[in-house]
Order: sequence, then structure tokens, then C-alpha cells
Amino acid sequence: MGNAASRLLEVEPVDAIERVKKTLVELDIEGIQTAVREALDGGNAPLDIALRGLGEGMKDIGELFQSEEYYLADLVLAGETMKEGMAVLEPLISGDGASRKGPVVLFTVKGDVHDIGKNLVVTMLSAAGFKVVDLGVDVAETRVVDALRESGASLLGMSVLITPMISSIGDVVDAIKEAGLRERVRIAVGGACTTPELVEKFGLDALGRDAVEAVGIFEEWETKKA
Ligand code: B1M
Repeated sequence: MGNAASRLLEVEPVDAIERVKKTLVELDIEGIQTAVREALDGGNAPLDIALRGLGEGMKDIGELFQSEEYYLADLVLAGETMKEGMAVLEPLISGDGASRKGPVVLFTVKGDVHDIGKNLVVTMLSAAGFKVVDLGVDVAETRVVDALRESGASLLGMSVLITPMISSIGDVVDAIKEAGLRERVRIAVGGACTTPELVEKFGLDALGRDAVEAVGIFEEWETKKA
């Protein structure tokens, strides 16, 4: 590369969303809200900042953890830093609070405590006018069946991030079948370790790769409800 080209690359401004991502990857919990506010002031949409800034930053953090440059304590701090950033964005993403659609039962599977992505899906669904029954993390299949019965929901979403807990998806599907509810309930899955192959293996109905896709899936199913 010539000198001029490399100089150009050096002076290329880092955009505000990139700065949010960098602040998160550096685990700068003190600076994250300022970076997010600056991105908002620059006219970026809250959802864009959440997905392209914070969401992409978390993927980099995952890779740094995998390559052993970051440790478990760094993952914990990353989660807290992400939540600080989301605290600024969530009120701007949330809708008017009126829930006209759903309900959707949402949770992270048994044995898995990751909740940031699930929470983003909950926020986006609420913003789109869905009532959401959020069961939290590490949820046993019996609680899922109880929630489906109590709420009368026919829409279900589960978040799965760690490979060892993939078997929990099967436990949920089996419990729903045993309760005689499978015909009534459409099931979507999402999260870092989910794939189309998993959807096929467990006979699920859809895969949501991000919160926007998740909302699209439930919107489509809502229109097909009797
Ligand atoms: Co952990 N972790 N973690 N972690 N962690 C991952 C998932 C990992 C990929 C990191 C890595 O090694 N590269 C890896 C899993 C590898 C694997 O099994 N395939 C991993 C591991 C190994 C672990 C532990 C086992 C580490 C250990 O103890 N040695 C441990 C497991 C604990 C447990 O659950 N039992 C662990 C713990 C943790 C913390 C608790 C420290 C922390 C979570 C904090 C929290 O959630 N409150 C943490 C974090 C932060 C991560 C990473 C870095 C980031 C996850 C995140 O929040 N992403 C993660 C790396 C990665 O995912 N690449 C990693 C941001 C979020 C917005 O994205 O959750 O993907 P995501 O959600 C997206 C979409 O996936 C989709 O929409 C969301 C928004 O766009 N989506 C859905 C999610 N759920 C959906 C549901 C739907 C639809 C769409 O329903 C229809």
C-alpha cells in the first residue's frame, strides 16, 4: 500500500457506532453511556446502536474469550457494560406499553444464564405491541408448560447460547408434546449456538438470528392466528 493510501486509512474517522463497539470491547464501563449518547446525538437509531455497536462488540468479546485473551471475569464485566449501554437505549426502543398482540412466552433454556440477547428480544417485542411473558434464564421445561397453560399463549421463543445446553431444547419440545400442546404452539429459537440444522432436528418452527428477525417471525405468526 502506498503512503497516501495508508495515511488516508489512518485519518479515516471512526464512526460513532464503531466507537460504542470499541468502548464495549475495551470493557470501559465508565465510558459506555457517554459513547452511546454520542452515537444518539449523531443521529443513529437506538436499534442500530444496540445491534451494530453493542451486539457486534459482544461477538468480538466472545472471540477474545475463545482465544484466551479475555477471561471469565472479562465476560462478566462485558455483560455489565452492555447492560449499562442498554439502559440508555431501552427506553428509546420500548413502545407505548400497550400490548395488543401475543402473548409470547420467552426464556433462556435450562442450564444457560445468558440473558442480554433475550432481553433485547423482549424489549423489541414489547415495542412492537406484544404482551411478553418473560420467564428469565435457566428455565426448566415444566415452567414453560405451566406458563403456556396459564397465559394461553400459542407463541414461544427460546434463547440458547451454549452448546452443552442444546439438549434443553429437546426437553422443552418433549414436555410440550407430552402436555398435548404442540399443535397449538409455534416455537422459535435464537441465540449464538442455534442453526437451521437444530431447527430441523428438534422439529421447531423458526430460527431468529437477531431481535429484528424474531419480531418478524412473531408478527407473521400473529397474523396467522385463528
Ligand atoms: Co458466555 N459464552 N459463557 N457469558 N458469552 C458465549 C455464548 C460464547 C460463545 C463465548 C465464546 O466462547 N466464544 C461461549 C459458548 C460456546 C458454546 O458453547 N458454543 C460462552 C461460554 C463458554 C460461557 C461459559 C460456559 C464460560 C465459563 O463458565 N467457562 C459460561 C456459561 C454460563 C451458563 O450459561 N451456564 C458463560 C457465562 C457468561 C457470562 C455470564 C459471564 C456472560 C453473560 C451475561 C449475561 O447474559 N447476563 C457471558 C457473555 C457476555 C458471553 C458473550 C461474550 C456475549 C453474549 C451476549 O450477550 N451477546 C458470548 C459470545 C457470543 O455470543 N458470541 C458468550 C449479545 C447479544 C445481544 O447477542 O445473545 O446472540 P445474543 O442475542 C441476539 C441473537 O442471538 C438473537 O437476538 C439477539 C439480539 O439481536 N436471539 C434470539 C437471542 N435469543 C433469541 C431468542 C429468539 C430469537 C432471537 O427467540 C425466538
